[in-house]
Amino acid sequence: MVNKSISLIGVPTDIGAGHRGASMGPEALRVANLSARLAKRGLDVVDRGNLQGPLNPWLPPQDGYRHLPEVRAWNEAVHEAVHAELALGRLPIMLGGDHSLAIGSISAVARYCREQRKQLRVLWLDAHADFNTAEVTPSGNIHGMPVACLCGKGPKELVEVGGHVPATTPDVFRQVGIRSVDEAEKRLVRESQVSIFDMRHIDEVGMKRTMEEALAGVDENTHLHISFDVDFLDPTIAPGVGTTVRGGPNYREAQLCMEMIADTGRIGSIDIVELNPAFDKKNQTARLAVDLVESLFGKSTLIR
Ligand code: EXY
Ligand code: MN
Ligand code: MN
Ligand code: MN
Repeated sequence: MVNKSISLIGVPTDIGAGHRGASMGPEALRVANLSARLAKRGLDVVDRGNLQGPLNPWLPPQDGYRHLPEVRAWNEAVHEAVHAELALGRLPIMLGGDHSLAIGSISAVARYCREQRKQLRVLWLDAHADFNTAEVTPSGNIHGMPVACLCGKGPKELVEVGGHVPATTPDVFRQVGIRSVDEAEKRLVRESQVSIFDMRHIDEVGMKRTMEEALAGVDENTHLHISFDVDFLDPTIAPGVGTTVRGGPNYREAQLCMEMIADTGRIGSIDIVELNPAFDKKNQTARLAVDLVESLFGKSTLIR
C-alpha cells in the first residue's frame, strides 16, 4: 500500500532552465489546490514551504554550463530535504522548479534505497531525455543534463551531490514520452543503455503496453520515483512550460499512464518540474498537473 504521509517541498528556481518562470511553479501548484486535493483523497499532507537558494544571475554558459555553482547550491538543499522526508517515513513531492533539481531529489532517493536495501525504479516522464553533457549541449542549460549527471557523466560539482558517485545507474531509468533529443545526445543515450519509450513507441503499441513494459519488474521491494516533467504532456493541453514539443500524450493517455503507476502501489517519491506559469493560461497547466497527481494517488475513471 502506498505511503499516505505526503510532504510537499517547494523549490522555487529556474536556475537550470533556458527561460525564466519555472521558479513560480510551486506557488502555481498551491494555487491549483494540490494540498487540499490530495487531503481529500485521505492522505496526510504537510506543506513544508519553500527551500531557499541563490537568485538566478541570468548569465551565459561558462565552460559548457550555465549557473553551475547556483545549480549545485539548490541541489544540495533539495538532496537534504528529500532525504530527510524519506528518513521520516514520508513520501516527498518536490514542487519545482526546473528539471536540474532532479539531481538533488533522485540522488537522495537513491541514497535512501541503498540504506533500506530497496530496488530503485525511476519513471522519467518527459519530452526530453535530459542526457546532455558540457561537450555536446546546445544550450549549456543544466535542465538538459540531470540524467547524465545522476549516472556519473557531468561536472564534479553535480555528480557528487549526495556523496555517492555515481548517484545511480542507467538501468534504473525508464523514460516515457520522449520526442526531442539532440543529435549528439542520442549517441550518449544509446551508449548508456537508458530504456527509452519514445512517442513513436507509444504511437505504435499504445500507452497501455508501454506502461506495462516500463513497470515490468516492479515488485514489493521496489521504490518507484516519478520524475514528472510537465512538458511530457502535449502542449495543446499543457502550454505552461518553457520548452513545448508537439506530439505528446493527450489527456487520456496521460491519465492512463498515471493510473497504471498508481495500480502498482509502489510510489515512493515524486518530482513535478518545469511548470512555467509565465507561459500558462489561467493556471490550466498547473490544474492539469494536480489532476494527474491525484490519479497517481488512485483517482480513477474506472467504473468496472
Ligand atoms: N536538449 C535541450 C538542451 O539540452 O538544451 C533542451 C532541454 C530541455 C530540457 C527540458 C526540461 O526537460
Ligand atoms: Mn528552454
Ligand atoms: Mn526534463
Ligand atoms: Mn522536458
